Amino acid sequence: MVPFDWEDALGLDGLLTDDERMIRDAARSFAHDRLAPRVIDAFANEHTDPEIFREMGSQGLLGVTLPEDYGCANAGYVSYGLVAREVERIDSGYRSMMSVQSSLVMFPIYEYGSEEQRRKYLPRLATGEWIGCFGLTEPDAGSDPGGMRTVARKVDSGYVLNGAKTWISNAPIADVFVVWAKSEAHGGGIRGFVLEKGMKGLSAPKIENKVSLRASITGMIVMDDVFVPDDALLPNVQGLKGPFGCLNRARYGISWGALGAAEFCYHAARQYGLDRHQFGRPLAGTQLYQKKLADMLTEITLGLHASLQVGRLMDAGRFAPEMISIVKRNNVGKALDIARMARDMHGGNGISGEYQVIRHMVNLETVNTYEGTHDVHALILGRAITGIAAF
Ligand code: TGC
Ligand code: FAD
Repeated sequence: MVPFDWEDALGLDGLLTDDERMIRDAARSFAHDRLAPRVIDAFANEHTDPEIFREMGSQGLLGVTLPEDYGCANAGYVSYGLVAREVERIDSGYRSMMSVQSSLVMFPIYEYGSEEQRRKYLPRLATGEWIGCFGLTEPDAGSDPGGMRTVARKVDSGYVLNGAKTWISNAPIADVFVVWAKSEAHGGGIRGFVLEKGMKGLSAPKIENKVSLRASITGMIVMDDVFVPDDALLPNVQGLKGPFGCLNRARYGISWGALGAAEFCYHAARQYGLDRHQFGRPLAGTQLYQKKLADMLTEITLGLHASLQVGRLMDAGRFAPEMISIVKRNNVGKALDIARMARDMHGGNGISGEYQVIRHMVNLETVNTYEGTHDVHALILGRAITGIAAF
C-alpha cells in the first residue's frame, strides 16, 4: 500500500522517463516564474507580450518534437504534452501561442517543407526571434475548411494569393504566415504557402474585444494580390491532409493543456474550501463540496492517463487521428466543466480576476471551439464508429 496522492491519483509521474520529468519540471519553473506573474494584467488589459516567444525559445519550449539540427529539443510527444500542461496551467492563451508556433507553423515547415525552407525558418522560430501563425479558418469556412475561398493563381516565377483568414492566433504580431489556399495550378487542390510580414498586399488586423483568451492576440490575415515566389510553396503535401496533419499535433497538445487549466481550478477550489468557513466549518468539510472535488480529481486523472497513452502511441508512430479526437473532445469538455464548478465553489469571489478561475473558465470556451469544436470531434468519432459521415 502507498499513501494516496490527491495531486497524482494514479501515479502519472512514475510512468514518465527521467528526460520527460526534466522537461516537465523546466516548463513548470518557467511557467511559474515568467508567465504567472504577468497573466492577470495581460488578461485584464488584453495584452500579448511578444517577448514571451523569445523567453519560451530560450527555454527550449518551442518545436520540442523537432530535431536538434534545426535548434529544437528532439523530444517526444509526451514531453510536448507535458509542456502544454504546464503552460496552460497558467493560461490557455499562453499555451495557444506556444502550440501554434510549434505544431501549426514549425511542424508543417519541417514535415512538408524543402530543406531550404527548414533551414531558413526553423532555427529562428525555435528561438522565438520569429513569430508564426497558421491561416486555415475563413469567415465562411470554419468547421468545414474544405469550403475555403482563398486562392493561389500561378504567375511567372510564383503565385498570387487572394482571400481572407479569420480568428488567427498570433497573426497581428507574426513574422511568418503558414497559409492554406486552393491552387489553380494544382487542380484546385489545397496547398500550403509560407508568407512573410511586409509582403505587398498582406495585412493582419487585430480582432478586438475578445472576452476569452485575452492574453493571446488574435487577428485576420487579409491577402490582396499578394505575390509569393515559387519557393514559398510547401512542396511535400497537397490536400486537406496537410493542415489536418498539423492539427493532429496541436489537438493532442490541447488535450494535455486543458487539463493543466483544470488542475489549477481543482487546486484552487480545494484550497478555497479548506480556508473558507461557513456554518461554522470549512466548506471543504461539506459533502457536496467533497463530491465536486472527487469528480474533478477523477476526470483530471482519467484524462491525463488517456493523453499519456495517445502520446506514447504517437511517439511509437502508431496513432489514429480519431484517438486524438477522443482526448481533445473529452479533456477540454471535462476541463470546462471543472472550471465552471470551481467558479461556483468560490462563490462571489469566483467572478474576481484575482482568484483566476473565471479566466480559465472563459478561456476554455475558446479551447472547446477551436481546433475542431466539441461536436465536430463527436462527428469525427461517429464517422469512425459507423462508417457514415454526418457532417
Ligand atoms: P475528409 O474528407 O475527412 O478528409 C480530407 C483529407 O484529409 C485527410 N484527413 C486527415 N489527415 C490527417 N489527419 C487527420 N486528422 C485527417 N482528417 C482527414 C483525409 O484522409 C483526406 O485525405 P485524402 O488524401 O483522401 O484527400 O475532410 P472533410 O472536409 O470531410 O473534413 C471533415 C472534418 C470535420 C473532419 C474536418 O473538416 C475538421 O476537422 N473540421 C474542423 C476544422 C478545424 O479543426 N479547424 C481548426 C483551425 S486551426 C485552429 O483552430 C487553431 S487554434 C490554435 C490555438 O490558438 O491553439
Ligand atoms: P462553425 O463551423 O460555424 O460552427 C458553429 C457551430 O455549429 C458549432 O457549435 C459547431 O460545432 C456547429 N457545427 C458546425 N458544423 C456542424 C455539423 N455539420 N453538424 C452539427 N453541428 C455543426 N483558426 C485557424 O485557422 N488558425 C488559428 O490560429 C485559429 N485560432 C483561433 C483562436 C481563437 C481565439 C478562436 C475563437 C478561433 C480560432 N481559430 C483559428 C478558428 C477555429 O478553428 C474555428 O472557430 C473553429 O474551427 C469553428 O469554426 P467556426 O467558428 O466557423 O464555427
